[in-house]
Amino acid sequence: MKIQCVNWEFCQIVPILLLTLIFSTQSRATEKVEIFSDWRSSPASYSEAPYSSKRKCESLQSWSVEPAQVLLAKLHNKTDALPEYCDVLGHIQSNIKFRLFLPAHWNGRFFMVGNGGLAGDDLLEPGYPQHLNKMKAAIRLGFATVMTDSGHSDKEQPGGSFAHNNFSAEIDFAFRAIHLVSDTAKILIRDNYKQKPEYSYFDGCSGGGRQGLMSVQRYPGDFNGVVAGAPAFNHTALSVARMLFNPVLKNAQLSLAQIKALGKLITAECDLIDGASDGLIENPLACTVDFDALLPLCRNTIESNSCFMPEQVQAIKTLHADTYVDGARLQAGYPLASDLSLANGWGSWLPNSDNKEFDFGQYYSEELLRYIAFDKDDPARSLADFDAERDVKNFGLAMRLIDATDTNIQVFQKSGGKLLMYMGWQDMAFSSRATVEYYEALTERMGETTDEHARLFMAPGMYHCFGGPGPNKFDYMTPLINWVEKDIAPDRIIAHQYSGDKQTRTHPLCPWPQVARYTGRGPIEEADSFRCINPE
Ligand SMILES: [Ca+2]
Ligand SMILES: [Ca+2]
Repeated sequence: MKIQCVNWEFCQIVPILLLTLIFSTQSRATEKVEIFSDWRSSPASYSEAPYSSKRKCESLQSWSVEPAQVLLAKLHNKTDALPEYCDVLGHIQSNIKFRLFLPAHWNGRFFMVGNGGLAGDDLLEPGYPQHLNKMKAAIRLGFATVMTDSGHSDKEQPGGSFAHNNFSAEIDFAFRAIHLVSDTAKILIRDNYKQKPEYSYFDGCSGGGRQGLMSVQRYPGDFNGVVAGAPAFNHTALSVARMLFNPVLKNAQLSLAQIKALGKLITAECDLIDGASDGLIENPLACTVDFDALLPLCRNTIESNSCFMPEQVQAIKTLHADTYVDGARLQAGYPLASDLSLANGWGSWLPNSDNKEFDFGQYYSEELLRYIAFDKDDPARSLADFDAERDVKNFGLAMRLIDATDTNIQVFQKSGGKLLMYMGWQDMAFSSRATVEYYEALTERMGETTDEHARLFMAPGMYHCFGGPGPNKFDYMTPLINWVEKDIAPDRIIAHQYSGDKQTRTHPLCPWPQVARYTGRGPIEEADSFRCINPE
């Protein structure tokens, strides 16, 4: 597979990273529902582009406003796939790069795409093709759109090594890059169209979801509307939880066939609680199981895919249990799930016997321990050296700066900002229960009117950012734009499920704490057969 080059003369094919393969499933599905798919139905009519570029694209190449400057500016003529646009590569001191697309005809809106993981995206040949696809989808509808590498190149400094004795790079990654690049892009946009953006939007998932929440909390004036998908907002807690359960799972060596069997047993217990026997567990928190009673024990060896060794039962219990350090509850455990055996599920994120070589949890944990967690870095540190009770209290400033756990979003609220969060209930990268708990803490702090400014949509059967056995493709941007610009709050978002190119199911995602419930009439494959209802 090759990533499409975007006409930079010096661009080249980058090595395909594992994450690229994981994320490529999304980039292939261009005719399927994606962000902005529902633009035709938006009362904001955001595809109308009343503004035009007032400058020649190449003239932007000499543009500079301290501490930012443009490095390259190149005009792309209209093609069948894309409109005419100016492609700008820029730089901000000390080492932040950004890439900005300015369509010749502009809809007056600014759209920023976040990073994932530890950022460091290659902006010339993006390592995550879905980010570039989002930018292309945006310029087709007239948005000016930008993304950044957040201050380092993963190709040059892989994993966490960018943070080796480099506090400045840690701040850029934590929050500074998104803020400065959005500021800079807005100035460039104003200079190009002689008009300020009327509305600004941010869209990120995973690490990008963390960036979205960070923006709402720390720089509430940057965006009118923010999407925070599957946010890694509680970076310290999720990382420590991972460091603790990962060795237990590694030791247990569950196979994907056993993981599938586990999902079947859980589904039998939990599926019908929501009124529809459809393989979806609408609200895993409404179901409890006793794993000791549920899971058949193997006799001496794993004689079938549907039995479990005692240490495997223990590992499953550990993953679902809350994480405590020094007696304090640090992180909610994983919720119950129907099937974790598909691509981007357990096999991609957690240790298992089908993928002994790759251990994402260990990789991330060790990069953090070596370069970010402590004030004093040590590239020789490994997960085996980690002692939670001794180490967590000694984590340094950078680790705290990366966390986006503040529940005071008053300034964002007062300025009319709208936050749309979403997460798959079956996310295997980190616990989706923690995101639900953040939203509930937000509601507690900000009061009854919280949902006028912030809503969380939980997706049953969905994995990390995409994929899974449940409906997991939906346009969250059109509902957000309608909310910001027309004050139409999203009461539900329709998610779509595909088998190959065929749509097999539509389903409503409800604003938490509402949950979809089958009305008892109509096909269970259709969204209209469900209602979003309040908890009893
Ligand atoms: Ca460091
Ligand atoms: Ca169900």
